[in-house]
Amino acid sequence: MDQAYMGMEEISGSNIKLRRLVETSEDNYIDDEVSQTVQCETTGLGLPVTQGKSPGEMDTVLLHRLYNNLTSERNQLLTSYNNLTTKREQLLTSYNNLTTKREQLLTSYNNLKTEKDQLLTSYNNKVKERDQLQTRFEDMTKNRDNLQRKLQDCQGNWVAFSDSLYQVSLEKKSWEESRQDCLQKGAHLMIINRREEQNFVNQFKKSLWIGLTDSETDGRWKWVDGTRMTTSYWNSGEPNGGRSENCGEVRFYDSENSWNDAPCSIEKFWICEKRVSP
Ligand code: 2F8
Ligand code: CA
Repeated sequence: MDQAYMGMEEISGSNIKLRRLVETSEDNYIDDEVSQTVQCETTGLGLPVTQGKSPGEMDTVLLHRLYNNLTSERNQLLTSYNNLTTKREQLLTSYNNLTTKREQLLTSYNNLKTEKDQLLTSYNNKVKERDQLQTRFEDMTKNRDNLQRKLQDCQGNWVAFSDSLYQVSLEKKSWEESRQDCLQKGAHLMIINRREEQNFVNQFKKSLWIGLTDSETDGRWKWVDGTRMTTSYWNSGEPNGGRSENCGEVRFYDSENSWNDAPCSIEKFWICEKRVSP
């Protein structure tokens, strides 16, 4: 065996020529030194017969054996190298395919991201639009309800003037019954605060109960909402009824100062007023 190792060292140190087999463009990736595959000429030598050989012949036999072993080993390495090269090329192709795929996916991802941003913007705009429509719808609903109320009021012979609706009764009642009738209608006997209202009520050319009374304290006239009468339109000489005439009416409608005080129990036409929210 010692001889055999010595022989190996000698052989590995000898000038055995390696011939390059593959020099195609496919080898571009491979380091030049490594890419050289070698081919060994197989000799086909079998096991040598050692009996009866001289030492020189023994050396030759051992050298042949070593040469064959090394050749076999080298061929196995070459096969392994070629397999690894093929494998590496396959992996490189696979890597390139994956790189292409990754770039495609990246492009697709960026497109989807852009699309998502556009959809988000569109969604936000739609939300704003919906809220605006909702507000508009609520405004229109309120408006419709107001118009409906006004229509109903018109159908009940209510007359619009300034910020109020007015209804003149078709029958006669006492002042208190008249007051109750207005309350049932969500209204009250007319309260006159402004000259325009005073002129307006005179236009009906009718004697009408209004929401004025001094029933609590004689001479202390108050409106039905509890406020003190400050501006008055008494006809000349009125009020003159003392304790017997405690309710106010519009009577002398041809004059701007058309008010009279009269007994509250007398049945007269009356006028209700309903405020309309602006
Ligand atoms: O002339 C005014 C006077 O007219 C009537 O009396 C005659 C009224 N009475 C009734 O309406 C019951 C008074 O209140 C009024 O002052
Ligand atoms: Ca009077």
